[in-house]
Amino acid sequence: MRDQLNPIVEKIALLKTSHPANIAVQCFDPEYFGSLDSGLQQRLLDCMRSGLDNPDSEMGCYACLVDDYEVLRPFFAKAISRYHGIDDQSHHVSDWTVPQGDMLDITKFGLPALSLRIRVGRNFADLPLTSAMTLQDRTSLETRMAAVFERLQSNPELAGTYVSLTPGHPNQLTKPEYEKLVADHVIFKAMDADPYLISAGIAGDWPHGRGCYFTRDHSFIVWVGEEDHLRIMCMKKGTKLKLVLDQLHSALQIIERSADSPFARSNDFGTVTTCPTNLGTGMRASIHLNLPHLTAGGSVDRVKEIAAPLGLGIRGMGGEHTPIGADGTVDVSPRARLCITEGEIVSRLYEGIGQLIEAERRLASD
Ligand code: DAR
Repeated sequence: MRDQLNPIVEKIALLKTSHPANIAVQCFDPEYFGSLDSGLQQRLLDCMRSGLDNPDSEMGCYACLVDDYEVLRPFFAKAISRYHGIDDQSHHVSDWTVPQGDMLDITKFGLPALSLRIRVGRNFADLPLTSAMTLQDRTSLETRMAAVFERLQSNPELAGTYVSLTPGHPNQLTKPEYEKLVADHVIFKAMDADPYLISAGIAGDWPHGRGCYFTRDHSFIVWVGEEDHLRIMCMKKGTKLKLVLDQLHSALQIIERSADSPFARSNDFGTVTTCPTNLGTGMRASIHLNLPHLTAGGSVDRVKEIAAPLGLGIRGMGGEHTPIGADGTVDVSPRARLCITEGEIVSRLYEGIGQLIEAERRLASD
């Protein structure tokens, strides 16, 4: 088995030169690899599959089993610390309290109610991650969540509907219904069109075991079987960021209590997610901000220059790699996920909103 793998080691050596931005390739150590038995060598290659098939990847790897991060720690610790910019002895701590101790109300910056959104990724400890699930695993996940969603019906803020993409499922969506929910940003796009997810196995058995739960006003949404077992999000047109954070925290606790397995957690890396970029909190908190002067001419360079030192990322209105709004509205979100608490992420977004709005108003008054 070892001799069969040399061509792969040689391929990775070539990629190290041709693709310096591919973190997994850069962190691959042939000596460490050679020290592993054939089973662990295959496990590491399974995690790197997406980044080897798609050398333009940034992270270049996804975990397949919950304990990959521990079993293959020498590789993952290096890749994680390089992506997250932390030292490989760091230890993640979860804390949903906010340093300011108040509701993080954006009216303080003279802003009206805006679209606030916080989402987390979660995986159950007793199943493989989405990259290594069998069809049976995917079906079991959807069945598990049906029982959880049933229990949410008694909670006025969380009562909603589950729709499925699984062929033959009683709540299966028609094609037009699915396309409408995608257009409304309620459910995720087809996964079998994403080369990274296909190579990683995350799009396996598409569309079986996939679906979406949502409340009537779309303020609470749960994706089932996308990149993680669950993507749980709270959205609100409002001014109090802390309100959205508290709703999400409470919903998470109810879901975990209602399911027959705990979420997967690591002592050092916090919430275990399929992609190492989401480890720690698995959280993305974002707001849509109208910054017409900072995005004059449709360019985001200027606003990115201001956002970067604040630890904020700027995206288009439809997520990664999408255009900003024609009126200069952008999606603003803290980049950090790991070795930062949930409360600190939302607090960083709040403080960053104030700085961006101040810069926008300075430019407008010039
Ligand atoms: N194609 C992957 C994306 C990593 C971050 N985004 C996620 N997890 N949705 C890459 O390695 O570039």
